[in-house]
Amino acid sequence: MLTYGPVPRFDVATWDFRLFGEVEGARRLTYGETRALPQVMVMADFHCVTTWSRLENRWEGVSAAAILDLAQPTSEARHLLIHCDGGYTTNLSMTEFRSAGVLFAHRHDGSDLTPEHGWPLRLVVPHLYAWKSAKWVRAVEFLRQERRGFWEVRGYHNHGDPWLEERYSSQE
Ligand SMILES: Nc1nc2c(c(=O)[nH]1)N[C@H]1C(S)=C(S)[C@@H](COP(=O)(O)O)O[C@H]1N2
Ligand SMILES: [Mo]
Repeated sequence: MLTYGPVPRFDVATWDFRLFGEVEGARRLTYGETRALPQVMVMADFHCVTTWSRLENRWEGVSAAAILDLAQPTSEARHLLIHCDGGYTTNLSMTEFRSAGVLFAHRHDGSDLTPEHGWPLRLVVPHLYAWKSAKWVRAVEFLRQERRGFWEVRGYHNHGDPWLEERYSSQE
């Protein structure tokens, strides 16, 4: 699918990255604090639900594991809702978020992300369809009960595994 809404303007002075909800360690990180978190590198293919794929992407950024260490989700936390600039959201289960290779990237194939592709921070969920890989991420909300995101309420599959071709919610 196409990107929803215009490319947001990035202002380093006001940008923040919030971790909130079912957590012991709610946080509001500045841009500098976010960039100072430990970095990982992940190679992964990227599959849009509308059939195109982009193979062998090299992503660099902060692992989901590092975010979990900071946020300290409570034992009640089962789901996440990712919030983006411009109102886009997407949901994941804690199990999906903990899967290998999930990260909040700021670099792609050796360069900073471009504004169009999510600068300064995008989620990358290599094992699910690309609509879960939210661009311009601003917050991670931990939830007891699932809340569906932008495409998930508009008919796309709640889970979205490309190998199972989980495209539409009519398949759930
Ligand atoms: N914030 C936001 N993130 C988003 C989207 C969007 O509309 N808004 N679209 C998703 C979809 S459907 C796809 S296929 C990928 C496209 O990523 P790209 O623009 O870097 O190729 O971004 C995903 N992340
Ligand atoms: Mo997409």
